[in-house]
Amino acid sequence: MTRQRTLTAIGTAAVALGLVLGAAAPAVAHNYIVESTPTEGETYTELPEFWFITTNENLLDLGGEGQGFAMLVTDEDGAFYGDSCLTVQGPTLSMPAALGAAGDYTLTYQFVSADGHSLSGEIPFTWQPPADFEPHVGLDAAPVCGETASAPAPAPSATPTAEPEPTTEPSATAESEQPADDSGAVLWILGIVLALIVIGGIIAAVAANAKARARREQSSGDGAVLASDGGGAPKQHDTPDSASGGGDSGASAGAGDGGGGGGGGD
Ligand SMILES: [Cu+2]
Repeated sequence: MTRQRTLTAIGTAAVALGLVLGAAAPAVAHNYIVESTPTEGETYTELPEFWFITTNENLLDLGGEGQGFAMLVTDEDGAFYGDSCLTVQGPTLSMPAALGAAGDYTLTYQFVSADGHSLSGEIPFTWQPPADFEPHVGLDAAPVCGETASAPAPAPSATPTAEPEPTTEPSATAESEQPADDSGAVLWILGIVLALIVIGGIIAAVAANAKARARREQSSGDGAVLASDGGGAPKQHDTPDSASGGGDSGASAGAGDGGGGGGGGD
């Protein structure tokens, strides 16, 4: 009987010791999530600024570069959203939020516990964006912070109507109009230069024309021209040239005018 009692006592002590050890165990266990966005199964109608996971203890970010940490957001087709630029601060791991079109998404996370253990898991959630939401285009591969990131899809119909808006926003106007002003000034200068070239060309053409006509008149109708010019007479040998090149008017005008003058000039 005494022996049995002893065995019972030993058994009780062992159970008690086990309970004590068991109770002590959670104190050295790895971190567990106490708060997060998204939360499992939640439907979001507004995009939060950040996805985050907060655990019960500080995370172990050795080297301060988030090594061993990850946050990946994927849609039903496995496309990735966001930039993977993580922040580890105290007990919280976070990343800027980005999503595509409405649907089911999954946040996959990995973090390093205070005890050095790496833990990972998934948080499924649903996205029902507002009408004016600009969905990002999902990436085929997991984004790398600073290298790749999902970007908003170009909205073909929304962009043209949205463009006039900056004129009402003072800051946007200042930014967007300066380049426009510069190019406008360049166009103005180009226009003025072109106009000057054209005007110069016209003046030159008119002057050349006038000179040619004067020469024609001089040569074919020397009577009139020579009469006023007086000493210009030596240009007599021009006559054959301008008679052949001068054309009809010179010839006919010369015939009429120059009849008498020709004799006078000679
Ligand atoms: Cu652990």
